[in-house]
Parts: sequence; C-alpha cells; structure tokens
Amino acid sequence: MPRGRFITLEGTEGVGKSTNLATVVRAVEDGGYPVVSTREPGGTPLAEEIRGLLLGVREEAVDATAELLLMFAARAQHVATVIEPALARGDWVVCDRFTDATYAYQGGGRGEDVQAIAALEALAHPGLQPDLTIYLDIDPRQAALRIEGREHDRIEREALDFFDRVRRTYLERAAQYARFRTIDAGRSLDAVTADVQRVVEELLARSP
Ligand code: Z5A
Repeated sequence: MPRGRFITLEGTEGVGKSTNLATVVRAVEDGGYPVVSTREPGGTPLAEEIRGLLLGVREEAVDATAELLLMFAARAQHVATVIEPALARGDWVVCDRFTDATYAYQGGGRGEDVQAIAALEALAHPGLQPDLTIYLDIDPRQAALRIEGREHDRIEREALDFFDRVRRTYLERAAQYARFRTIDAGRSLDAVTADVQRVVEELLARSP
C-alpha cells in the first residue's frame, strides 16, 4: 500500500478554509482514495482539549511562548495518533491548518523566534511535510466582513495589523516552498472552489 498524501489548507481567519475543505475531501474521494479530514489545533480528544485552552477568552494574558508550546503539544499528539497512522495505511489526510499556521501566527503575528519554531517542528513531526498546501489569500479586512457578527475566539480578537503580519508571513512561505498553491480567495466562492478543485486534481494526477 503506497503511503497516503498530506494536504493542508491555510489562510487568515474567515478566508474560507472550512468551506473549501469539503471540496478537497470530495475531490480526493472522487480520485479513489480514502480520506481522513482533520484540523489544528485539535484532531484528537487531547488536542481538542488543548484547542479549548488556546482559543478560550480568558482574563489572564497568555504568554506567546506558552501559546507556541501548546500549539506544538497539540500537534505532536495529532501527528503521532492520527496523521502518521493514516498516511502509513495509505489514507490521504486533509488538514485545516498545520505548522505553516504556527510560522504565520506565532512567528509573524507574535514575533516568536523562527529558529525556535523550526526546532519544535523538527521535534514534533520529523520528516513530515505536506505534499500540497493550499493557501487561500485575502485582505484580512475583506475576510473580517465575512465573519462579522460571529463570536470571536481569543486569537481572532487581535487587531488588523496582527493579521497583516500573519498574511505577509504566509505569502513569504508560499514564495519559498514549491508545495504551496496560492489562490485568490477574495473572489466568488465558485471561482475559489474551481481553483481548489484544480490544484487537488493536479496532485491526484501525480499520484500512483
Ligand atoms: N492558530 C495558530 O495561531 N497557530 C497554529 O499553529 C494553528 C492555529 C494551527 C483557530 O483556527 C485559530 O488558531 C486561528 C489561528 C490559530 N485563529 N485565528 N484567527 P481555525 O482555523 O479554527 O479558525 P479560523 O481561521 O478563525 O476559522 P474560520 O473563521 O472558521 O475561517 P475559515 O474556515 O477560513 O472560513 P469559513 O468558515 O469557511 O468561511 C467564513 C464565512 O465566509 C462563511 O460564512 C462562508 O460561507 C463565507 N465564505 C467562504 N468563502 C467565501 C467566498 N469566496 N465568498 C464569500 N463568502 C465566502
């Protein structure tokens, strides 16, 4: 059984990751592969508990390094108990956010040291990188309008300049790594979905 493929969706809040995850899953299933659909932070009972700790609004200020370590604690559990076993049995894994989000939010947004993030990445998932990262790009001002009125979690309450830094980091990484496909997510859902479908089909065409 050949190892499965690993697809991640990335972007700033409200860009349409959850909406387009369904398109990715359907395209992979239509290609004939079993799919595990998951998300970060989260994806296992323990990691979902850590998600609650990370995103809950609280009085106590959360230290940026504590936030970074909690992200990787959740990820280590998720990789070890869900992602790696699925890939090893030949399933494809589609994940709403992964380590690129940590570089973008904790690195770009919070200013955490990139070398420290790289060291934690090497510890939590040595040798594992996505085969395809679909980066949905949008001006955070436009995305904010889409989720207006929704209750915001602790990180979503950050100011717009935080999300501008997050976006800048995503764009830098997209230019750096060949596994990225950047899609303009400021267009109609139909146009975005068509592009998402196309990039997944490109990966399917390259797969055994
Ligand atoms: N985080 C982190 O800091 N570090 C990390 O390492 C990781 C995560 C892994 C939780 O992530 C938070 O964790 C997140 C980053 C941080 N905090 N923030 N900000 P999450 O992925 O669960 O949270 P999110 O990004 O805020 O998800 P979201 O708000 O649900 O956004 P989305 O999934 O990208 O959007 P959506 O729900 O699919 O779409 C939003 C609305 O727009 C919805 O009504 C859609 O119908 C609509 N939509 C979607 N596409 C379109 C188009 N093209 N046109 C018009 N309307 C559209």
